[in-house]
Amino acid sequence: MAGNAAQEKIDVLIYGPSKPVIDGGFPANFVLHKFQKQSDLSQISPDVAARIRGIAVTGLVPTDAAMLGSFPKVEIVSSFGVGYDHVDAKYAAGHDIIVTNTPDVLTEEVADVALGLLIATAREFIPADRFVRAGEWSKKGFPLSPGSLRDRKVGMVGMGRIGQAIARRLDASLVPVVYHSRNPAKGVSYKHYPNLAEMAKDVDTLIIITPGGPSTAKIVNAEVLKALGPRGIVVNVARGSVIDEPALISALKDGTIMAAGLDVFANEPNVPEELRALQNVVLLPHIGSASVSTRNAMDQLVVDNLKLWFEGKAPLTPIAETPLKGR
Ligand code: NAP
Ligand code: 8YV
Repeated sequence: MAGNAAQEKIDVLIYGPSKPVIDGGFPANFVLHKFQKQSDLSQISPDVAARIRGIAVTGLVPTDAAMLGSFPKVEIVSSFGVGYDHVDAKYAAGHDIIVTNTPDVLTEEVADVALGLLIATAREFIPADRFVRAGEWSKKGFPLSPGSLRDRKVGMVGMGRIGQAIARRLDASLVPVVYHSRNPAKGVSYKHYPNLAEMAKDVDTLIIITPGGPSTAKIVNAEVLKALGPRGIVVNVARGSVIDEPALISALKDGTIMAAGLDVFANEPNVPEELRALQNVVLLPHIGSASVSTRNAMDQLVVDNLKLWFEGKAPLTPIAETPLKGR
């Protein structure tokens, strides 16, 4: 059980990329043990492993049952990012381990990237930039873009915190919105489709913003892409696992859909050569939340959740699978 943070030493594993806000964020009674990669964890002595009571997961590093099981006294996993498909939440719930994530502080930042990616993809910003840099503009005009937001209807895949922030931006841009999720979202008036393929038939643009993990694995598949049709644009700011990536590559190559804007990939940071060779894609290196200010706010929330827990208080953002009991 958590005790008085001012008096006792609290051993915490800092697991994942090094972050100044996290590394420097704890009071002196916290003893930090820093390991960046899964393969480094074997260097932790059994003595230290037995003392670890908290884990800060600072990036998308696998935090599975075997990893969690090697820390018998762990009480809390404070994970960076709103998505936590890299953490075995079911194991944590079954072993009285609280898991926290970093929602809300990144919502608007990620929504900005989604809309920017849609516009860059439809209006061909990347080839246009290359055209100017290559000195081509003085010789001829840049070709008109076949894509436009003006005649589009967007089907959101996911209508949670970030989905709603994206939809607000589309409202302001006068682009009609509908959405697919398992349940209708509370307080949302856009048309809800319980079936994703049915929605894809009625729209020409998908913006994907669901969690990753087994329940969404490859739900955007060949059937959905075919239903979207030859004017189709797919924007993915969720997780690469949500799209059947080989099916997407085929659809982009043979004109089943028009284009894609992707911030996330099935096997990051490896992006298939076939995808990198295509001209009708915009590819970003998972930068949805990656501004200095937003990343600092996420890091601070990782620290605050751990500190509050060991002060005997309620952490700010526990995940649904590990609700707080008695704080
Ligand atoms: P959220 O508020 O929990 O919203 C998730 C939405 O996805 C809800 O509408 C939910 O509705 C829907 N959903 C969940 N499981 C589904 C399923 N199996 N099929 C269809 N819809 C499903 O989460 P959020 O804060 O908006 O974040 C969403 C995700 O964005 C994160 O989990 C993360 O993977 C991703 N993300 C990416 C970046 C980036 O840098 N690219 C940054 C932040 C977040 P139902 O539960 O009713 O289905
Ligand atoms: C992070 C994200 O970049 O919050 C999420 O779910 O995908 C991003 O904000 C990711 O967690 C990388 O560590």
